[in-house]
Amino acid sequence: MKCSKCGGLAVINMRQHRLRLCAEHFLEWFVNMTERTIQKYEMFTSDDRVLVAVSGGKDSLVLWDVLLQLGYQAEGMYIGLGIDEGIGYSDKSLEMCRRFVTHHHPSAELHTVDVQGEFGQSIPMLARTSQRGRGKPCAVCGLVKRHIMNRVALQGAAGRAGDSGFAAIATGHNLDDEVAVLMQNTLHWQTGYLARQAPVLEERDGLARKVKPFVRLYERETAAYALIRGIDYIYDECPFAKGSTTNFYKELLNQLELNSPGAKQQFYLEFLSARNAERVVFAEVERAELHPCMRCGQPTTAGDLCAFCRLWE
Ligand code: Q46
Ligand code: ZN
Ligand code: ZN
Repeated sequence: MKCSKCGGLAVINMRQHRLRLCAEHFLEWFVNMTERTIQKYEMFTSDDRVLVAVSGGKDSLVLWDVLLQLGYQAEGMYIGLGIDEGIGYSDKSLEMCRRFVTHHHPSAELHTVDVQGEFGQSIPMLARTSQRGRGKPCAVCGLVKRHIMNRVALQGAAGRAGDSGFAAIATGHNLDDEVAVLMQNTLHWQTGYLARQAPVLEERDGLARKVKPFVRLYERETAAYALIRGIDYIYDECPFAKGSTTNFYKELLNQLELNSPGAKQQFYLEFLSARNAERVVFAEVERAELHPCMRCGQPTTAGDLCAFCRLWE
């Protein structure tokens, strides 16, 4: 298999782009593709500080690497969830983030918040004591992560005088993640979610701007990038992700892709362009008014206290 650019030995065949590339040209293509996505959707500029949500997994570490290579002011944000489940999941994932900094970008800033250290309970403990999610920690976990990321994005890193926060939160969601959610939302005809599924979510009423620079890249491409660049990451998924519906849809979509290369990309990009050109219009569900929580000041639609603050009641 020969590289489409230089005729050298190709290491990856991207059938949806009819492109085979050698290691060097693949890295170049991958970085350019990310930059084009950032510019196309006007995600941020080099004057902006960007907070990259890092989990120790490949997508978020690769994203951080690419943003730093492109010269963006990208700082990492790791949230220690306190998940062990016999495999030391959280400890290992923090270790991967630290190793990434040491080996690849020694001057990069990694901010960390440890949930148990700061609030007294880990995510699994909190899931047991609260009513949310019926014993499965994902609902509580999502809520806590969103709250902490939003706080740091808007107020800056704790204890740092003069830190005025970040222009955006960047996450490593790739095309496989987005298309799995799209399929789920389409099958359940969740028009409110479809109206809002986008590479950029604008800031509103105390909710930080969110961007996804990898929406045009397949998961196998982020994995290939990590391998070629020698970025080590945690291979285990969070133990609570097993059997999730998103994983089920990803498998279905991969089967579709096998028979029809480019199907995933086409489904997602056609959806975005149809919606942007208003060829399809999804009525946005009336969004409830947001007001600041009495305790933490973050936006909420609920009563005096936001859902995060009520967790600890
Ligand atoms: S929500 Fe659930 Fe994830 Fe939290 S408990 Fe693990 S699987 S990490 S994306
Ligand atoms: Zn080449
Ligand atoms: Zn609150």
